Amino acid sequence: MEKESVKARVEELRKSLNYHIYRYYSLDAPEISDAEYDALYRELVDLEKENPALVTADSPTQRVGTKPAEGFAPATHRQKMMSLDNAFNLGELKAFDERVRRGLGVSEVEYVCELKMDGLAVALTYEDGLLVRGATRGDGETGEDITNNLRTIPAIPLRLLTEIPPASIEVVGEVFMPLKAFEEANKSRMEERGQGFANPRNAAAGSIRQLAPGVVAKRHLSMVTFNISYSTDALPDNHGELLHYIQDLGFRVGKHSRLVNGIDEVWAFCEEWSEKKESLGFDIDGVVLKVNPSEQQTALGATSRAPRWAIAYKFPAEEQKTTVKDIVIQVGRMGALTPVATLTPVFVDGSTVTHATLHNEDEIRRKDVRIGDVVVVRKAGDIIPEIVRVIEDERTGKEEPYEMPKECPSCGSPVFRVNGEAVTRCNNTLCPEQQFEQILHIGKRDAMDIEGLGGSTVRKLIDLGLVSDISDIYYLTKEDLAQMEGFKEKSVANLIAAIEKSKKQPLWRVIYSLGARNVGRSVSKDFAKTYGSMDVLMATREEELEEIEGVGSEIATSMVAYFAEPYNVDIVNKLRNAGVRMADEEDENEKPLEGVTFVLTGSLERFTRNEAKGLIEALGGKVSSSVGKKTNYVVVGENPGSKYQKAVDLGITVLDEDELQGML
Ligand code: 0OW
Repeated sequence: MEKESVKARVEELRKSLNYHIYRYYSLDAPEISDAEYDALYRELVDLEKENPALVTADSPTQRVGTKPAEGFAPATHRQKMMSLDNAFNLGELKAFDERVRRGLGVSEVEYVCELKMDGLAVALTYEDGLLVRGATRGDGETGEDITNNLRTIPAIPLRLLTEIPPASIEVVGEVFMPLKAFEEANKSRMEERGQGFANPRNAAAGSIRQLAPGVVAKRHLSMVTFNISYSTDALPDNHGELLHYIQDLGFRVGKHSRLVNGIDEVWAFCEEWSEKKESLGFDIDGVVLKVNPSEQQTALGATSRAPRWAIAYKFPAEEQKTTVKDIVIQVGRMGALTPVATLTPVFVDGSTVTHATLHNEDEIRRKDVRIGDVVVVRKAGDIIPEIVRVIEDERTGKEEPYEMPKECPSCGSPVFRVNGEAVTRCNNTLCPEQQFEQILHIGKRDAMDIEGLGGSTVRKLIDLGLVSDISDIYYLTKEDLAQMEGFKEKSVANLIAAIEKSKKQPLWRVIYSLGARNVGRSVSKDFAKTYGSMDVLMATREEELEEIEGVGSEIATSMVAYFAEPYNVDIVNKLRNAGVRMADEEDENEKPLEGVTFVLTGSLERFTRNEAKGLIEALGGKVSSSVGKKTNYVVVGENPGSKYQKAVDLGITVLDEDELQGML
């Protein structure tokens, strides 16, 4: 065939194959046989091999990238990826419907009910119809860029099917592993590692974060798409139409979605699918209901976390029976004494449960849980097991009622309950268990992110009397650490360096690390953004703090009470004197190179090694000395060493000095 007709044939094959992939994987309605499909696919592969210039990014032959990724770059979402509020019974659904009707001033609401896929949420961005990025949800603001892995999923179009696609569009959906694929994946994982995935959701989450796209492709993942978070084109004016529009773009949508009137019809849908869910061939963990008219969705808006126009009804969690072997106390970072039941191990909802929280003394009384009781357990929020009830008629009379201790099991101080509060607390700020939890907290990835400050290290530091509060971390010397058994020269140097580096962390992380009650990550970010420095925050009164969206009196009171404690002010001053950042420079908020790791090799002309390192770190980047799976870029100067070769072998992006300069 001459050139032109080859090009035409390749384009025709590509279009036809993408259409048949859509028919098979997204509509579940193939028009041709597998053999016919394979013949077309082979013809395209052959033609592309003879004419490599004709290969395009949206060719079905390009779904499985070749080289494994080194890690996943952070991906900031254009629109915060919202989560969903939950309802666990008809009463809570009615309460939701009541709020919606009141908010809209209507007597009945039209809802769309969708099956709630039990996988992991991802956002896909298309520009001029081409898939340009796919990212996990992460914390809603920033996830991980897993584009190459998502390209391997046939239910995700590499190019939108419509003739004139929107200039830019972002869709949200759930990646999941069908049960048949789950059984296959588990069989091979059992052979390889002797243990399988706990459930299809874990299997999907584990598979989608594989470094090699080839492995992801073998896991036969799928995706159901259910929302458009952004589009340059106008969208249909109700959710039912939106789902059809999404399907016409080339995506798989839930095929059992249903338009209903009023909450009673919603409940009928929930009951129907609670019965029928085993017949689906994939896991669902409930139903998502959404107000259908778009202008009503807009009128209701969203909280910082979730839309007010949608809610997830969660099917009752699976329950199992087991025995309470003992009840022990955990002392938390804030001094709360949490009673925990140790159980005879039992398999619930996909994993083995050995402990269940009893929350507090009132809970133990209310359920009358005794040591030795036979109890029903379930996974409440899908993760933390909890005791639902005692099975009284299995009592033998040997069970022992449980009394909360009068002293803290960790430090012996008297414990107390603030009247009206269910929680029992130890208020000794020097309580070793609290210190342990607090110091462990400051090293966490979402706090000061100090590598090497894990549980066993912190335990040793406290036992050696080297630290008693979080600020002592910044006064540790090499000699101090050398006392720790198992701490060699290298680990000492690494930990000292990690602690030193953490001093530059943005202000919100320092605020969050203080560990004031009720002051979590997002509130700390708001405080840092609003006040810009620790001093201003320390001088701010409750009523001013409450002006911040999302900050109520409980948080404001906690923050002010924290700074009212001289002991805590000392800690802040010790942190300040150690050189820990206490104010964000204006532009500090953005760290364009946050989470990006560089390795420098060969002699640089324009900068010295240290200058380059300093510039990269000032922008939030990391410079490491060895090329590994976390390395994102290798900067190559004159006569580079073996690191260059390793970068090439691992397929890591190599930059020369100009490119580095450009990036900085
Ligand atoms: N898991 C689901 C599902 C769904 C949300 C998304 C944006 C606003 C409402 O099947 N069918 N519909 C939505 O609509 N969300 C779902 O799952 C959410 C996404 C993020 C966290 C949950 O997994």
